[in-house]
Amino acid sequence: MPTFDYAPAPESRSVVDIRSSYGLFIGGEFTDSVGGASFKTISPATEEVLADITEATADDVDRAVKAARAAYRGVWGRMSGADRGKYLFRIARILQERAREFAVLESLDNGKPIKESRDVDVPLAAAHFFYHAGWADKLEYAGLSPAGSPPPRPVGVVGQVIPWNFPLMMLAWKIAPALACGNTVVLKPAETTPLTALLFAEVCQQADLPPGVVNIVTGAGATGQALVGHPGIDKVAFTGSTEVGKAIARTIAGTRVRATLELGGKAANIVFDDAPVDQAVEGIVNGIFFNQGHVCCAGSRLLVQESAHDEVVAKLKRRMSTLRVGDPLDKNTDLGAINSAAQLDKIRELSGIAEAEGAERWSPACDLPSRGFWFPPTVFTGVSQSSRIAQEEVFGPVLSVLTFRTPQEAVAKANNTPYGLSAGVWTEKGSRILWMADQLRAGVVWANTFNQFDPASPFGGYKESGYGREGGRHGLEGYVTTGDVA
Ligand code: TAP
Repeated sequence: MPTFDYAPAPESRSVVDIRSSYGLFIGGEFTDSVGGASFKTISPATEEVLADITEATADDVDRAVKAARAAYRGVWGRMSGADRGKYLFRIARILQERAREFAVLESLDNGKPIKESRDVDVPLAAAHFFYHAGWADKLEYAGLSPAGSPPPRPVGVVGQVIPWNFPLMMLAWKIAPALACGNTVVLKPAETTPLTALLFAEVCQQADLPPGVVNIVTGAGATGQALVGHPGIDKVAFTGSTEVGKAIARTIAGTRVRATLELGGKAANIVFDDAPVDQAVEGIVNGIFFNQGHVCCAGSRLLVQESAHDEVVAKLKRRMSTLRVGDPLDKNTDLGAINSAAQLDKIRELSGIAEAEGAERWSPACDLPSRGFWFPPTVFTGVSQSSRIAQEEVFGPVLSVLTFRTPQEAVAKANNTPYGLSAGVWTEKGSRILWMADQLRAGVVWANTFNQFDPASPFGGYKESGYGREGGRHGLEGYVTTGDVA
């Protein structure tokens, strides 16, 4: 059989105009730091330096919180929901108009394939603003306040800290509901992926958003720490690792500051022997290799019924052999670059431990680029429940395969994790899907599909995956105060 190679189909980067350096976005303007240093953001695919980014100090964070407070008191907290909604609709439309620019910039700074940033990250970010724009003038009908009490009120100033895996989408998940509910925000993007948040700051200017409603402070963990520990904020909204989430919970313990924490995961993707195997294999691939596996809800533990194990694993390996790893800007690419050298080290370390613990490692043959941070799609079979690769979040393109015999065993194994963010079930029996969904301790359970997101659908975790929900009516709850006015 002749084989056909894909010709390269690179997206042009001429659509983005990256400045050599960026300041902090405070009070509606880009400003210099008060005594802060700067750091470089690079393309993880090539290690090319993209821009110099300002590292916000505690004084800068203080300025940003004060700007957010002034905007809250002066304009945004008093504005009608209908008027707030107009701004959100405007932002959503601008995101759509500039979608290509955002997608290319995201792929450059993060390393994810352009087909994902183009078809998932940016459209979902815009959809989040559209969805919450619709809520802005309907909050009192959302059933958020107890009967007979005043309509829901904003919380005030929200400090928001986000990770690097979906930089623009996580920003949208945070900023859209906060603004819809009448809050103002100070947001810190991740150190390795600040560029789309800074482009979003330009969108705020373009939309004539009142100064101070959105403030973006760039920096590393210390900047995030200064933000979540600032006495002038009313709420923390955090997405990131369980370790940092716990540190934040300790910081705000005993204060009046509220928090929603969206943390890590170790999802089970459960395949029964009556599942449509080819469809399930697509779901397994999507579940773990989408976004290089840098996904909190990634289906990183495949639980396959023993009688179907050999067929599923054989088909999975065949499908993995067709995945194309390489240039994130090539429209044919399925797996892009690992986001940072540190993350690559972590993936290598946990994979080495899995081998040492006796699991069998397999990756398809693939040529990895010589520069940048790369890891091939990898599957481990013969993994035991106690293996670290089955217990810890790898946050990379690495799948562990375990087996089960009965639905009860599948549930017991799936729930045998400190996390509880998501799960997948593949079977042709509707009654089994409902039973499994009821038994699984996971915030989201997908049935015969995986990684489906919609702004109307709440997302969040149990146990060490955090608390609070984002999206849907439930996601509004974290951004309003209800009950009688004190
Ligand atoms: P983290 O290391 O926790 O970083 C998340 C954010 O917190 C970054 O902006 C980080 O800054 C900042 N940060 C670091 N230390 C801090 C501190 N002491 N106080 C305040 N902020 C601090 O996570 P990550 O490695 O970027 O992201 C991966 C994690 O996020 C995974 O565990 C993943 O599961 C989770 N995640 C969860 C979800 C949901 S919805 N549950 C979604 C996506 C990702 P720097 O990056 O600049 O250090």
